[in-house]
Amino acid sequence: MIKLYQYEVCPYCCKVKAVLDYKKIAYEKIEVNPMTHEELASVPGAIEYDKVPVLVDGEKVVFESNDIIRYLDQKYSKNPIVALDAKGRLVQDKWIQFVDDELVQILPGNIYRSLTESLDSFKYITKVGKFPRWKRYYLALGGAVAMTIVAKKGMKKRGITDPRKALSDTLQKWSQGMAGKKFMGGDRPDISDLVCAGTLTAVHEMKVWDFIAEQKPVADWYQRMASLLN
Ligand SMILES: N[C@@H](CCC(=O)N[C@@H](CS)C(=O)NCC(=O)O)C(=O)O
Repeated sequence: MIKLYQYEVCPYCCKVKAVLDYKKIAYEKIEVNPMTHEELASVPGAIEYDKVPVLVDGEKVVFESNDIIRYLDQKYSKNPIVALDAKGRLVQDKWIQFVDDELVQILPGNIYRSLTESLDSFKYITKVGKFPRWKRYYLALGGAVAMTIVAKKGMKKRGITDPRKALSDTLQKWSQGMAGKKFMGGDRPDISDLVCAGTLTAVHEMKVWDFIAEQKPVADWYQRMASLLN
């Protein structure tokens, strides 16, 4: 069976999981210890690569979320997601890049917006991630303080003063791109729909979700996507 080495709350891993689920590919999740990466020791090249997600399919090891997704679509033909024509692929790539370069980048400023929200996010991250139970409290506290500062710096660098407004604007760009269609791909989701919905799933259990759920029509599109990922 396919093995996905991951962090439960990593947006890049969530993208890959969305594709595996949509294509109905059976897989085993292996939660990686973020401090030791010890689970990756037996996977050729993975310790040197030093990131998740890593996909292992028999003898094949694939790194980088977008490469993993394209590999999966090529190998597993059920529910195809990559356009067959070059022009279609160009459009899809534009939206994948939008998710990676814009959406993913403004999430930290939104999940670590204040110390209280950071603590809330870290409590969830340390609960679902592979952290020793006794260390969780201290890691959550330290992580929350550190990430609030890091996220603030990141937002400042991008000229963002209101992270929620930036998130709302980004989600609006996505819905404008859909231009009234059911999915970015049309009547069926394509690779960009899965990349975007998967990325958002990473924050589904956090406080920011209350805000995302109010952003129509993106919230309705997300519901349509979520119903296809069970
Ligand atoms: N470009 C990579 C980015 C992956 C990435 O940055 N993963 C983070 C987790 S979200 C990571 O593993 N960072 C190193 C670490 O946590 O040790 C991809 O798309 O797969």
